[in-house]
Amino acid sequence: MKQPTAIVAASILATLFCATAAQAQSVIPKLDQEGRKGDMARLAKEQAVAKFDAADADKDGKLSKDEAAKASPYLAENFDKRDSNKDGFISWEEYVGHDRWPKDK
Ligand SMILES: [Ca+2]
Ligand SMILES: [Ca+2]
Repeated sequence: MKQPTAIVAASILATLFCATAAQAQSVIPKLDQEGRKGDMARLAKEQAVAKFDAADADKDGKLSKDEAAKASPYLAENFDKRDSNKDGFISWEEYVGHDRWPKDK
């Protein structure tokens, strides 16, 4: 029961990561949305938070290049693309590619 949902959520997440931020904004369901879309959003966010926190070794709320490299070769490869404000770190919003999912809510 749990597994297929996780797979769907993961593939949605992968799709979102491939979309540009502008495209993503229009397809990201809000976390407080009711029903299946909201459930998927909440699940996907939960998984993204877990990955982000696992990667954020020094717990400063952002990923340095080193942290990204240790967490995921894919993330490291796309670091500069994801770091949209070019401050040398990937913030939570940059990590998920949009600002609809406040990390700590
Ligand atoms: Ca960090
Ligand atoms: Ca940044």
